[in-house]
Amino acid sequence: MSARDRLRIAIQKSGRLSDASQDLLARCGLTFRRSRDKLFCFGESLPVDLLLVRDDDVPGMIADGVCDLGIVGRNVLAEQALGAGPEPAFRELRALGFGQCRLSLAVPQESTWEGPAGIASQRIATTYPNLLADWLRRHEVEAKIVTLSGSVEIAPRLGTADVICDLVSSGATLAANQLREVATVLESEAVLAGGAALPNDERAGLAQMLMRRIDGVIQVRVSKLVMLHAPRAALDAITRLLPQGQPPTIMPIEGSVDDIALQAVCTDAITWQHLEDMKRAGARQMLVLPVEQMLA
Ligand code: PRT
Ligand code: ZN
Repeated sequence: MSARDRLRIAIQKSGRLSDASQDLLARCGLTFRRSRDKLFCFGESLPVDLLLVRDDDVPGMIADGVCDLGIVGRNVLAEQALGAGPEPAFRELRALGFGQCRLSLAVPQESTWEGPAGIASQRIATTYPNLLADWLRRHEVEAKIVTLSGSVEIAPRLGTADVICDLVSSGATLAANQLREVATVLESEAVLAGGAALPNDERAGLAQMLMRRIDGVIQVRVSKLVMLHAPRAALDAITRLLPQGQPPTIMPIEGSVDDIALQAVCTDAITWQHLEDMKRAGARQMLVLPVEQMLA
């Protein structure tokens, strides 16, 4: 691979990951000049250029050195890694927190499910034969993999398979096809992928800077500022219930002896369950606010 002083990153041209990928790069401060063919976009703010491609092409382009980094579903990356021999030339660098879905096994609504052994010698339709074969091997089940290029969910109705192994997010597609999800083969989301090793020229520093910025963007995305009032006696219990984050700031409330105000930046996701648990412990007037920027 020849030395280059500009980094290239490939993202999906149009599909489920396109908007969020472009948004992530924009939040990292990258701007691009749109070219007429819209496949190659010249980076204006930094020497980082963009390639707009099919998601399936991202791992191969990294392996061939056509690009240095890429954003792709873990499902695609892991499937192709299994097909690339013992040392694939690409790897997952960061999980990006969007494009969540799972590769799951599903059976017709009316069939019973008695664990992996129950599908021995059945036909399983999928577009992910490597991941499925790997799962079957790990569960010591022998079954027949029927590799399709799409429309996996109708295979049982067509009589070409007994079971399917497909991506699921809301589950609506399975329900519409009278299928029931029974096991997860892979939890997936969009990931930043890169070569087995970082390039050893100017691009290394650029890649590291981009990853630092991505980490910052992801951190801010899940971070929340939590504000609440509570009796002073409940302070310890409530602090223990807060998701991970910086130590809380405790403030007196004017005119109140027993109550205090608490403010904390939580860097782990805060859920309704957290709020309900804190309410039970005595917290009141809880507010959860998004964090726009952070500089420690
Ligand atoms: O043209 P190109 O090859 O680039 O795009 P593509 O059609 O291969 O990919 P695309 O855009 O459909 O998906 C890109 C990536 O999005 C996938 O590789 C996953 O990592 C991720 N993703 C997240 C999903 C889903 N959610 C998803 N729900 N990919 C596909 N689906 C399918 C699923 O298979 C089902 O058939 O969407 C259907 C609806 O899902 P339900 O469960 O919400 O009904
Ligand atoms: Zn694709």
